[in-house]
Amino acid sequence: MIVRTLQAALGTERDVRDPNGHWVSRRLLLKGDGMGFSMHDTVIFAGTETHLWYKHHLEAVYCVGGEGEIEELANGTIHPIRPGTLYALNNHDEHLLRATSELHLVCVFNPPVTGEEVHDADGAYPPAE
Ligand code: 9YT
Repeated sequence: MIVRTLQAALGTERDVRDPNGHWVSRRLLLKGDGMGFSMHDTVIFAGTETHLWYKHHLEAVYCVGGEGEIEELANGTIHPIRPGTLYALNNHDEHLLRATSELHLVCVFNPPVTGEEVHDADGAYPPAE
């Protein structure tokens, strides 16, 4: 059994900061934990807009705090995000994520991220090996 706390992840290699300063992601579960998915406690900073397009991963995101919106770039649809909202990128949907206030999200990736990935110019993480 794995039991972890957010507190224990802070300041370790599981505590990853976006080079562009839009978010911080604490990886509570990574590929190496063998669960088949990764689970992250992610904070998106207020006033940011982030372009994301996970071409090689599926991601589900559950909002537990803050307010923002997601825009689907395929059709321009904008969905509000507030506590209790889930979005799942089941079609590898290219999108913009905007945080009106500091957004607190629980993110799950399939396949799991290893912890080494950085977003490319399109907002994607590289494919799993
Ligand atoms: C919601 C989202 O995808 N934010 C970017 C960071 C990502 N959640 C991660 O690597 O934890």
